[in-house]
Amino acid sequence: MATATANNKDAIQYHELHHPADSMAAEVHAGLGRRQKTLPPKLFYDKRGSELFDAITRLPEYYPTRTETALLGKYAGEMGRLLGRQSVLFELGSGSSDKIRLLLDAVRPRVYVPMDISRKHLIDSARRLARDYPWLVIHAACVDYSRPWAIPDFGPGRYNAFFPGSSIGNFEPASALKLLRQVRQLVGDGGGLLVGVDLKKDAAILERAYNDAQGITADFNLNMLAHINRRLDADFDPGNFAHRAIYNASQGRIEMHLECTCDHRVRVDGAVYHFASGETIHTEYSYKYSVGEFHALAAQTGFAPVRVWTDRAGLFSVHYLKARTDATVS
Ligand code: AVI
Repeated sequence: MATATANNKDAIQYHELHHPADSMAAEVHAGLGRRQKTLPPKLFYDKRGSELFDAITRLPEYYPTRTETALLGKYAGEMGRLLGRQSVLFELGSGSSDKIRLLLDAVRPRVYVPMDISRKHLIDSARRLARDYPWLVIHAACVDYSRPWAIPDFGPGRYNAFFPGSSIGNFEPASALKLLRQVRQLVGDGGGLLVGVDLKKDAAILERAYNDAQGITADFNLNMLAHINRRLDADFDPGNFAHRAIYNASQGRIEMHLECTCDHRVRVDGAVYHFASGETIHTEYSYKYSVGEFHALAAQTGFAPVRVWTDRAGLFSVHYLKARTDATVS
């Protein structure tokens, strides 16, 4: 861990650990230069994208948020006992910092570190949390957690991480391993991880969750193009694309794409890309894991499964994993 510049944004400490302009153009060019054009899912999350995602979490078809929230509410006491009090508690992809509210009284962390890529959303949410929990010490870190990070050192004591929402499912298995190893390093020996993981289930339930009747998920997907236009001098016309989401059962993942509806060219940051009608830009995977599959993944990252909570319908799981001290973590 490294030292970083912290600014006091009223009641919270703020750490700027993300340098978006450096990486965004390079990642967009790399993705659009592939045969299967691809854009990374983190580009969903500008201010509007974060708001649209919050709207998704309230949709009747999108069961993960309400199911996970119910599990956190029901088992907060037990989760708190496992995590222990007075830890430094990191939250990866904290977004609105809503779910942590369910755990704060049970966990009573020494420091809470929300980590998110969407700066304004992160700061606004951290400020709201500081107002509602005056005893809580908050160090908000604007960071792209899909890349190697350097988080400030908060001194000796126990470190835990909270990674809700099944965001781990948005990483391909090799990248998920890398990320979990990074979390293992972050929490150190004796640390723990509470992670939400969406379970495998009937394809119809999954496809409904990613193709909602109000079209909010479609707006969320298409907003990525507007985000790129604003940030990179690009001229995507979102009207030339349509939202697609299908479940690939053999890979155990939802695949989300933007399908081009006509032949056209798009200028992006000095380069021109040709889009053929019917061609797609892949924007997101959302992997689903059985409990056993997730344990097998976690076992390769220096974590040992301790406890898993699931709902009666078997829609969603929350795992508590403890850092294995015998593990060599690379
Ligand atoms: C953030 N992530 C876990 C969501 C998911 O379900 O994979 C993102 C999302 N994409 C479409 N709807 C929700």
